[in-house]
Amino acid sequence: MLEEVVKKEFGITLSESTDEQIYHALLKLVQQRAADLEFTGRKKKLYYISAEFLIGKLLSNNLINLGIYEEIQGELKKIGKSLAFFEEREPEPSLGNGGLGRLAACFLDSIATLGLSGDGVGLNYHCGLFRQKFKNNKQQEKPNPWLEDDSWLIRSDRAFKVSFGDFDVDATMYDILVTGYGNGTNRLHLFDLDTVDESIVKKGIEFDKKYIQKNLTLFLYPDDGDDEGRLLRVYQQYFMVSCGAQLILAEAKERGSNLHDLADYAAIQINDTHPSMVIPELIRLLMAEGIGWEEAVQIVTDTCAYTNHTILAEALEKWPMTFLTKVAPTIVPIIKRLDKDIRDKYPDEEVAIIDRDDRVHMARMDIHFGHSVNGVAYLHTEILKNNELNAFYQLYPEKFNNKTNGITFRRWLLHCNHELADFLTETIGDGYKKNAAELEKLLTYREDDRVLNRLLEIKENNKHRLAEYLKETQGMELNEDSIFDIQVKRLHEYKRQQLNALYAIYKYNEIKKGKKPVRPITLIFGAKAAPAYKVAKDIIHLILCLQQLIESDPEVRPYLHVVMVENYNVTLAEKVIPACDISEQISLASQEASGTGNMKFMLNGAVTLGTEDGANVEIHELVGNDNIYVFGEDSDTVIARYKRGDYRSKDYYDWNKKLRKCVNFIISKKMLKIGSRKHLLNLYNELITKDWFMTFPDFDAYIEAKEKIYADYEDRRKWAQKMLVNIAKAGFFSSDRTIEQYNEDIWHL
Ligand code: 26W
Repeated sequence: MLEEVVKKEFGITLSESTDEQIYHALLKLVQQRAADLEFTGRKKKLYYISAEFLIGKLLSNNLINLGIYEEIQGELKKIGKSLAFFEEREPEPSLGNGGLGRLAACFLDSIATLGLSGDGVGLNYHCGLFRQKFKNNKQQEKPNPWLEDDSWLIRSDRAFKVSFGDFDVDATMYDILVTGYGNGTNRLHLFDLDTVDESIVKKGIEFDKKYIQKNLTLFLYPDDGDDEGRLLRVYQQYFMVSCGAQLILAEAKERGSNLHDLADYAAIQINDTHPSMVIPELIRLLMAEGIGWEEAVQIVTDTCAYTNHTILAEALEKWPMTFLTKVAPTIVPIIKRLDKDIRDKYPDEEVAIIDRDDRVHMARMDIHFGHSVNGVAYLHTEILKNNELNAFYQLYPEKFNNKTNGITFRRWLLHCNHELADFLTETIGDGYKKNAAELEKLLTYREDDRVLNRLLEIKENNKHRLAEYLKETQGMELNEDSIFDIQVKRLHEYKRQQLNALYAIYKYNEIKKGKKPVRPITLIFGAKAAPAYKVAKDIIHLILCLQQLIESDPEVRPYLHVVMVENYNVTLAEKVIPACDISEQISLASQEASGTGNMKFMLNGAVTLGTEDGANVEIHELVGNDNIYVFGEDSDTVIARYKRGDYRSKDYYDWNKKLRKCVNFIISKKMLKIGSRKHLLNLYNELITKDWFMTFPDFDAYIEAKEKIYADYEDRRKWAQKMLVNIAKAGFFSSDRTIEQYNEDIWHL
């Protein structure tokens, strides 16, 4: 297969080809095969608009989806090359921060796999999420470019003009082909400017934020610690939606729409509020085509649907009118008119689009002028309905619905855990690859020692593979016989990496006192902190200092190891997740909308240690009490305490001696010798004076749960049964199920 491509492209044989020529041929082969499978002739198309698509590397997944993975592997082997080499060589497009962006990527895979016509719409960031470096136990940010001459991007000949307040720009559209598993192909459209100039990057990821023509798509989420960064973000958002809206209307017309019937030709899913300006932009464009105000508003409402991914107040975007006037003056009168219409109908200030401080509430616009609002897990949607968005739920109960997140099993099982996937196929057949619910067949093997032992063996092998990889790439020495207890995700106080770090301190002190664990524990962390998020960076500092302290303590090191992997990204996740014994999902109840890492770990045979939060609640329900470890206060308790506003972390600190000792350790002599006084003291003060995400009330329960799960790990047969149940019950979290529900309830493709 590859042989033919190199012949055609370079006029040589495969064995004569250089690695670069082979890589080029691999991309070409995939693109040709995928292009042959494009969906055509469909009337209605979905557009999933998102500021993030954390697609990760694409080569292996495309080969798997096209059904040619083994064949290519064999062909390369014949000439003494390994596919793994080319997998490593591919740069990762990190075009997202975390869950929301990765979800968008999983969704594109499932949409194509289910044979639905649906494209992604986003931005072609030249540098993805920064590359993380550790220096002096601190995070440093480096640019993370991914574009090369040979890449997945195909330059299209569609061109759009976008008018900002002070100037116009000419957009270019690039496409990445999105393959479905054993099915057709869709596209991810990424917009860009030809004038973007990578040479303006200065130290780290700093750059001149003023010169929009040069920096518009240079970085994913420019650091928004300052107003210039926030303004640039609005430029990015308007650029994205203006291009997207023009594309959607052009394509709808090509498919036969007269625009009055747009909703029969297009469904638009607004992924969080970042693309919300698509609503006024579409109204503007429809009116320019001669459609009247009321009809235009109705068409857009019938076409657009909004997904909320967080209840964190700071993440609910509110843009100052002054920003919008500068960036997108043509939609300002439309937003004002929408606001007036709403104010005429509903006097309640809480549901107004423009508030008294002249800020535009993006989510409010989405809810009024979209036909669907969904949360991303059962609990999250309930919280939206009953708390955060209650005023809107009162107005439009019929718009609210839940769509519990999911993950694509192609990447998060077939690709990242070949050994487990093959074993499952041997045991229950390969029907589960298309129909994830079939994983439940595994339950009949619950008492089968051969199957249980094999699950343990596969886990050991994956731990070995991770250890080798981290040794080679990060110079770490992991004890493969230890328990791999893993917390990998964005760094945020609500996710409570600091609680896990407090446990590390607790355990360190216990071991010092002579209380050694029966089996060594390896606490693995991986996380990037937003560049402007000080507390998050202080937490990284704490973890890295603990790592150094323990590393150099021969009394403790054999029993406890704290490691923080550098530059946690999709590629690393694919190696870490299959190797995990214990999956840490310890967010403060009510704060994690869903989580999707929790699903990936479960599918790969890890047991969850978590709070009743996000999709953990549904995992708990599926696997039952024996196969998950749940601790901590529930969301009602937490929400009530926030409402009362009477949480004083200092009270817990004063009263709980065990806790106090661990917190004090942060600024102990030992730690100050290693770390920075400023950062450690900041964190210490943050905890005892604020602790906004309430780690202290859950501290005792967390320690108790950890001790219990470690003790239970020693009954290897029972543990293997827990692994088995988790894998068997993971089928619900296939993004194929999620997408079927979106289509059924919202898109109607
Ligand atoms: C200020 C703008 C902003 C705010 C928040 C940008 C980006 C974010 C987050 C990175 C959004 C995010 O990733 N949310 C996550 O979405 C996942 C997919 O639904 C959920 O599983 C996670 O719980 C949620 O945190």
